[in-house]
Amino acid sequence: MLSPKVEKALNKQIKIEAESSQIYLAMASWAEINGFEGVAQFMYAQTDEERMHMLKIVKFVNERGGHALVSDLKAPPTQFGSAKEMFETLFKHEVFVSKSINELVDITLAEKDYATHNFLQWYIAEQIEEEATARTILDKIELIGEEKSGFYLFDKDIKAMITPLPTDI
Ligand code: OFO
Repeated sequence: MLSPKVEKALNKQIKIEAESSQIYLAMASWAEINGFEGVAQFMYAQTDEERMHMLKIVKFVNERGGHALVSDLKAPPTQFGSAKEMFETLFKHEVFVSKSINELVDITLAEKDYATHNFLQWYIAEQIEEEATARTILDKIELIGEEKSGFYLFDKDIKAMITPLPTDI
């Protein structure tokens, strides 16, 4: 059984994951209309992944006797000055999500909820991976600079960084 504090914190995280999904959907759409086909594919995959992160928590909360809530979401940014600016926004967002997961872990420890603590280890590993991917992409963009042909290749390369979604949520 979840304590009210843990349930509230998990519901907050459900909202954050749903907002992440919206943010990446907005990025996918921006990339698509600006001719970044590979980046758009990457972002479409990311938006699905974030929805999977959200669903995983929804199912966990309900399984443990709580009530997973679907709430209203903050509107994502829809305009980005450049692909670089967009990936900087993505990186900052992932750092924010990692912080939120860490706070959630703190709450589970304070509440002595070791099952939820265990469940969250997957999210900690996932955040490490997502921050690393964002950092790698930003480094590549930095190297390319203003060079158009470099960006063309980058847009092709990024497709290789798309990870397939697991089927067992
Ligand atoms: Fe859900 O991992 Fe990114 O935000």
